[in-house]
Amino acid sequence: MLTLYSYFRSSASFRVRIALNLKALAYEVIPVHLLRGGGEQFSADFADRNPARLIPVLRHDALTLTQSLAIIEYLEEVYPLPPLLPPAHAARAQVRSLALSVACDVHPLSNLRVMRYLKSPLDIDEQRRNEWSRHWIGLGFAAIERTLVAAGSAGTCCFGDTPTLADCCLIPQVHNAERVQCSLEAFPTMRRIHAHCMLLPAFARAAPGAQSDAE
Ligand SMILES: N[C@@H](CCC(=O)N[C@@H](CS)C(=O)NCC(=O)O)C(=O)O
Repeated sequence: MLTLYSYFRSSASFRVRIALNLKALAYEVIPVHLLRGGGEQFSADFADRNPARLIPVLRHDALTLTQSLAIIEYLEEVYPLPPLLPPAHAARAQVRSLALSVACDVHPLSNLRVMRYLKSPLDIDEQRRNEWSRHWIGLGFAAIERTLVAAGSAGTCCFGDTPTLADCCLIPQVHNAERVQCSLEAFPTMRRIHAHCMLLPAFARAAPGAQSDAE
């Protein structure tokens, strides 16, 4: 039995929801509200699941896993079909590189706890906090767009025409970008990939607005 601790707006959870859906795996969602009452991730109960107090957390029977990319790689190994990584070594590294560009270089800078810290104690107002997000997302997206164009391997998805780990990471980050009104004008390849992927049921069903805890 697969159980995902998730929050509808969490882009790291969105990544795992996409992967689970692409692999047509049945899973139960346990919503963890990241804001209510200061954040359910800070409850004593949740600390047992993830001492880092971050979602997603995936439970597979008695096993508890954290970190969205480790979770997706675990799913890939246990449920290899359909694959989320291409077969060739070089291509696998390229896909992982794109995924890590989002997960390591872009996403953490605008994570909720970072944004909260900017607010208090650093006393940065909302407009400047959003500027901060737009800056880091824009910088990361410029590199990703250039990489996608230079590699010449993008099709309707980041790598060819089949969704991979890279799409699982990129699409949720585009949603984050839209939430802070980050202009996507300079990123036509990413916009095209995003528009295509969101037509796929696995992505559409994983979207924030499609979740049972959506507000
Ligand atoms: N590197 C982690 C990041 C997880 C993460 O940052 N999750 C966010 C939601 S997208 C979270 O739980 N934030 C809670 C907080 O900042 O208090 C992963 O990929 O799973």
